[in-house]
Amino acid sequence: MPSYRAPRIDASEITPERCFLDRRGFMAAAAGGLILGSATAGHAAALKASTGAYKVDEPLTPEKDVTSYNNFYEFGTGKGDPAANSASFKPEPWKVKVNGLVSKPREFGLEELLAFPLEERVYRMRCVEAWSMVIPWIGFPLAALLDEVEPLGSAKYVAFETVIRPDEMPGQSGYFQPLEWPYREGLRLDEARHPLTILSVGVYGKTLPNQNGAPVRLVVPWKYGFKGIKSIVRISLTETPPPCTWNLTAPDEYGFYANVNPAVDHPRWSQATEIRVGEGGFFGSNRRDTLPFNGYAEEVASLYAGMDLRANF
Ligand SMILES: Nc1nc2c(c(=O)[nH]1)N[C@H]1C(S)=C(S)[C@@H](COP(=O)(O)O)O[C@H]1N2
Ligand SMILES: [Mo]
Repeated sequence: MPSYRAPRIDASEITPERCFLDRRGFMAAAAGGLILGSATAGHAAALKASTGAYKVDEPLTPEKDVTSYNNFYEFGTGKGDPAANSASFKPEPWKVKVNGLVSKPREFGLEELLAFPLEERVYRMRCVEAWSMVIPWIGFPLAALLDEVEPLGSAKYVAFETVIRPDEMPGQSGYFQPLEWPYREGLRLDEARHPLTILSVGVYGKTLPNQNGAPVRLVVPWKYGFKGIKSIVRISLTETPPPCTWNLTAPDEYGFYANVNPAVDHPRWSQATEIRVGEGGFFGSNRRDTLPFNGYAEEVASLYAGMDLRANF
């Protein structure tokens, strides 16, 4: 984002239609309640998940694009950097500390996170840079984890932090550091508890590849992609709005809410339309309209009743 490139899709990222996942075969497997991924890439292991209630009636973005066109500045700012530079990142063992305004602060080991009932959720994802994907995540509602720690009445927000590991994350150790670490994000408690909000531990039937935020990342499908913080090590309940990386970095361009809103342009480009990664076609010819709340208005608009959506970007 800070390089302020107009979003463009290189020829290498345009995937022919024959490479699309066979959606019917996929749905048949999903209907059986089991997604068994072939553990091909690195350490990725198959996950068992039930078919979630949420689906999108649009073709899935090919796995190759989901796992090779990434934003993860801890591994570099280029779209291909996270996959190329994260090979020696170690997502196991892993612990997530959950603390702050809760009655039962505790640490969750990765095995404990994987023990929550996992569901597949097919969600649209819309980056603030105006590209989008349709992604089959595997995860569980963040609300389930929050229930375990019992937030106090005074808790109003949830803060998240990414791991700091300069030895394993070249973007944190070079001369040029694109952001201040740790990467931080935050949600209002009611947003965090919304059933659409998940902690994801997998994609395409397998554990998350490093570049997608292994071993656990946030997915909030009605918000711009940067809210989906990766490789989380801390979750804290707070009384006041927590600092968020992009809001801190460029407060006039990125707000706390960051709800997808085609009516509010980014100061340097329009948010009215988007490019679906992997769809093919000539550059820019596959633009489609961006939907309010990324198509999830029916589920989430009521969270913002009475708020000026243009001002609270
Ligand atoms: N820790 C961390 N989380 C992050 C980012 C990042 O640079 N660091 N990039 C964000 C942005 S801008 C987007 S669009 C999504 C991209 O997720 P994906 O690469 O899995 O598609 O991750 C978000 N989470
Ligand atoms: Mo993004």
